[in-house]
Amino acid sequence: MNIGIVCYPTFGGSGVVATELAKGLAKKGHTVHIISYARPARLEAFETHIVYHEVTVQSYPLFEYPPYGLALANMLSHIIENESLDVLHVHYALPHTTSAYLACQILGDRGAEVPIVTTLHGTDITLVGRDPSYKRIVDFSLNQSDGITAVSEYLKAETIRQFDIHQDVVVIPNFIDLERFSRVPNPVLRYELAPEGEPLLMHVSNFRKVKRVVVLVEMMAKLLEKGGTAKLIMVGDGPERLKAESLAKELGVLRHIRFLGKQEQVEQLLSMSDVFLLPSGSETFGLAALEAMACGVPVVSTNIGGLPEVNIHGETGYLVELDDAEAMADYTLKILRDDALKQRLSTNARARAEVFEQSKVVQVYEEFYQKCLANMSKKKA
Ligand code: GMT
Repeated sequence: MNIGIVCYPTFGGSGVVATELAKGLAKKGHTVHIISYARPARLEAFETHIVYHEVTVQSYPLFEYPPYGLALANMLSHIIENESLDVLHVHYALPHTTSAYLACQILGDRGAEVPIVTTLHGTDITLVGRDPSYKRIVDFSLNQSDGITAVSEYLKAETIRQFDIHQDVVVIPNFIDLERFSRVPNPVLRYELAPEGEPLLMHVSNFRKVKRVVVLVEMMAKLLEKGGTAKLIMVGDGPERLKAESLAKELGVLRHIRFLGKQEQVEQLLSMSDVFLLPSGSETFGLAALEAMACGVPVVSTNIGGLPEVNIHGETGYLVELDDAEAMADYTLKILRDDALKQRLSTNARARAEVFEQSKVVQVYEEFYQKCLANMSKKKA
């Protein structure tokens, strides 16, 4: 098949999932066209069967807000024609689903042959998409899609609750490359990060407000108060980093925390971690937790959104209530102080990650494309 995949290019999970899906499909012999405004972070090297198309938005003195959604629609209409696309798969509804619909409308009969598949990821439903300034257009555009998928049962339920969808929303969970994300000990790097042999706690995110990184600083203060020792490694960057650093200074815990900024090969860092922490205020799936679990790292996360579908309380780690830094510190200490428990959670975490193995989920997407194509032919007949 010739498959078009539209995504955001940034370190965020939807771009990662879209790019890894493209790689998985390309490995199976499909030709995949990735369309975005910048080269996706996970599309590091040249890949046979993957073509990258960059959308450029012309600026003009009148445009305070250059119309990216229109430039994307215009480009998609060309790609559908020139590359003979069979399927157009957009990740994150806003504005991608609307642009895809517009591109197909521009092409008339040719556009009507190409199914649009929308994968919902998170705030396209739970936050920005349901804002009154976008809600109607998201509702309309989703109903024009030929297939809708959501990354968790939680997100499916939220989509049905918040929007007036006239078709099924199919859950296709996120997935993981179990070869790339596996535990490979690296004593030298571990020593560099924790020279006094402290246990390593890890957090990886884009440090947006929703990730609640300041709670981790509070958690660290509590853990030290309770007599624990650990080094907290904060990977990533974003708007809340400065606030977290300032709080760490204020609480006198800065020397127990290292802010590493954005890192490409997080699997190396995850591989030497003892506990992964995810205090998010909203998370439809929590790909970062899955990546840690694949590296055999127990997860302490909030009991929110789709996280309980990934991190099983008492089996792969623990779930705590929102902003409960105390409970986070208690569970972290419980794991650090009991080697047998840590080993059991670690083994279970890896086993749970195996349920989300990449090639299985890629195949589910392939079958979903086929189903959408078959439905289109039925409609035409
Ligand atoms: O929805 C967002 O805020 C962005 C999106 C992204 O691009 O990172 O994140 C969501 O999609 C990920 C991949 O499916 C999920 O693992 C994240 O849980 C989800 N983020 C939120 O729901 C906040």
